[in-house]
Amino acid sequence: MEAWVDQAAQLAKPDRIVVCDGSEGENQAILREMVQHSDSFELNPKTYPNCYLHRSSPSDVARTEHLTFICMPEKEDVGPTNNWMDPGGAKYKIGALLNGAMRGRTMYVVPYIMGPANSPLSKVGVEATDSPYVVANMRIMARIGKVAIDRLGNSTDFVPGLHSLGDLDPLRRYIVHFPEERLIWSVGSGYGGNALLGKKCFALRIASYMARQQGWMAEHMLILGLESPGGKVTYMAAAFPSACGKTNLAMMVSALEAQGYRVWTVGDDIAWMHIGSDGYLQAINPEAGFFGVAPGTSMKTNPNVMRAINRNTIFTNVGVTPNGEPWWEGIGTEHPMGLITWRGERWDPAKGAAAHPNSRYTVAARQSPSISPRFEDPEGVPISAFIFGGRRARLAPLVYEAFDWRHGVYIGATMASETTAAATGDVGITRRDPMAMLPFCGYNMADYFEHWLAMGKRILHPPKIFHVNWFRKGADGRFLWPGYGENVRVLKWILERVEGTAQAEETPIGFVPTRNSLTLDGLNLSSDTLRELFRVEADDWELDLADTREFFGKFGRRLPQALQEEYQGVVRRFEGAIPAR
Ligand code: GTP
Ligand code: SPV
Ligand code: MN
Repeated sequence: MEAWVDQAAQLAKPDRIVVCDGSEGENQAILREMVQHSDSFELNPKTYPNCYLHRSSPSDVARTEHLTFICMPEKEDVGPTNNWMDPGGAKYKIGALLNGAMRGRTMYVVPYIMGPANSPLSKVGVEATDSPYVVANMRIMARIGKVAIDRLGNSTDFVPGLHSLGDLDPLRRYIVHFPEERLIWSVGSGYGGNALLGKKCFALRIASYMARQQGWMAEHMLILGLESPGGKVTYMAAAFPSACGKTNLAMMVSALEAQGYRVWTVGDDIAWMHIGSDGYLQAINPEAGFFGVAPGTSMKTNPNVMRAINRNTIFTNVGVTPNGEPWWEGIGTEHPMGLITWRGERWDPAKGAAAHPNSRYTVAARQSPSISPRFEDPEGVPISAFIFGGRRARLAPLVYEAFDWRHGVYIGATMASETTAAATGDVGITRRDPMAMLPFCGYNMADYFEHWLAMGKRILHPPKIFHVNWFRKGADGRFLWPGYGENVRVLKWILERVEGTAQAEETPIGFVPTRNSLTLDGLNLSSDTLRELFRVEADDWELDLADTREFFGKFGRRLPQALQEEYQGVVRRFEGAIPAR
């Protein structure tokens, strides 16, 4: 580690180097640095003790996928869905931007563990950064400092990441990954997944590459435990694209709590999964905190988060009230008098939202009342169900179940969702986002599909696979399903399918619940709404199949044959040529 830090310092040329120990005293010093050297300040110390608001550069407010690269010698190895750079070229080009980038600045060296400190499944990373905001966030999102140094010892088994704010100009911004070397370089952004290198860069892009080599899985999935009336807890992992409801599902307050159904949070964004000795897929959450979307979060939609974020929390790009409290659209109150926007200006209704749509809170997972007693189980938790989902205003029914693993892989591989503010670019455009990994797969997605298929053959007790859609809209443009805590009704059906007790009906796309198998009491949904929620409209699916065909075509001969066959199967079932299996 020292050798790598020396090299990084020779390139970036900081004035000072600080190796972080992770202590509270050090944290306070770094927060003071953050307040001095960036647009950040302390919030109301009485109502929000130890909370800070950070405003990022207005051109640096979300992940920038077009500036994110996977660097391997052969373009074919990163595939058609990733941006490619040759490793030598990337070193030269981004090296030039990193050269001297930390002059006049401090380089903080943050050793960190992804995963519980005592888990054999955890891995060590080291991030060198010139941003105190990044250090303060990493301290919440990972286990940093002495624990990581102790775990690393003299080993070279760590993923190094060099990060500099550079000049924050998107024209000189690059997030580059070298999976073969297990190295990350990031320059020109201080925001989220672009800058907290343990998260998307390591735990998904580099880790997905390692996982394929080593026979495990690194996925963009929440992990939750659903407690049923007898007290038994069944674990599920769900992959939804960015800003499509993972944090909210993982932390929900169940609408069926009176009936004994309760949700426990193990993770809200990333799952690392290995095949356990008993043949179940065991999942750990590599992260220690939540970097969650603020807008839309209220006591009504997510009381667990609201109870967690009133202390020791960093807010980024939210609004602030005159008495120093964070505020965002959907928090449950009207715009207060004297509200200041995420850009630090007086709020003006003509100028839009006070909080940026991708504004976020960073909070320790331990602060959530819903945190699972097995959050840090070194062996992880056994996964009984995988749930794919996304935002589909039209096509997809509320929930359906794959016929088997291979069909489930097809459902994941053909997932699509309307884009959100979590990445720069247009919002609301439907795009293919296989397994919610489109921006996060560190190698050719066709090989990733093959890896999923291969894993299915090795897991003795594979999770059953489902697809959900909380975001279907009616003719009036409103969501048909109430969502949030009511989503537990769908989880209950999934649990009962896992246990083999719930009824289902076959359709060409999979099994959907029969009318009576979903617990809907107390919801007051009209029968029209219910019909809409579950409708499988052949014309719409025909269009979607045509799009899938085009998407699959991009992978050429590298696309697994099994997925071609699954595609043909759906086509034939819609033609009525064969009944659903
Ligand atoms: P990333 O952190 O970007 O990976 O996002 P995420 O998948 O964790 O999404 P999150 O739970 O933060 O939700 C994103 C947005 O969707 C928020 O504004 C939520 O309020 C909203 N949302 C979440 N769940 C539901 C739901 O069930 N129904 C509706 N209508 N909106 C939801
Ligand atoms: C996502 O975009 O999926 C996130 C937020 O979880 S970020 O960390 O910025 O990638
Ligand atoms: Mn995410």
